[in-house]
Amino acid sequence: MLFMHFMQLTCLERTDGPGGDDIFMIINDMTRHPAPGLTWSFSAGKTVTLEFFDTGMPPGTPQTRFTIELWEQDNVDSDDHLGTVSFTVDDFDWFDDFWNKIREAKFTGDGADYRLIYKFVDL
Ligand SMILES: [Ca+2]
Ligand SMILES: [Ca+2]
Repeated sequence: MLFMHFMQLTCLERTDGPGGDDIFMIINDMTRHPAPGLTWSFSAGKTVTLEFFDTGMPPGTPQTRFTIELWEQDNVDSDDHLGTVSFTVDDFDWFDDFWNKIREAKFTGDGADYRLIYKFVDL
């Protein structure tokens, strides 16, 4: 079964406005990381090690679409959407070190610049 192994998230630029960023991810409109009610605190230059797996996909379904959303939580007004990365496994080259290649997703909404490092693993 194909899983995404989320490895680390780095903040190069935080969002516009005062204070730190309170970041969470939503995978496939469904799973929230960290758990509901929690966030990761970020300032520019900070990296958080993630080390979790998500989004199992049975073999033979390469058309399945993955989505990764990054959000910044605000308590007064609504949360800021920093971007959505969306792909199917067929968007990647199976012959280019598919299972071991370290991949990067970029989220640049609301003046921010976040880089998510992940890879595909067979579990
Ligand atoms: Ca905000
Ligand atoms: Ca905030």
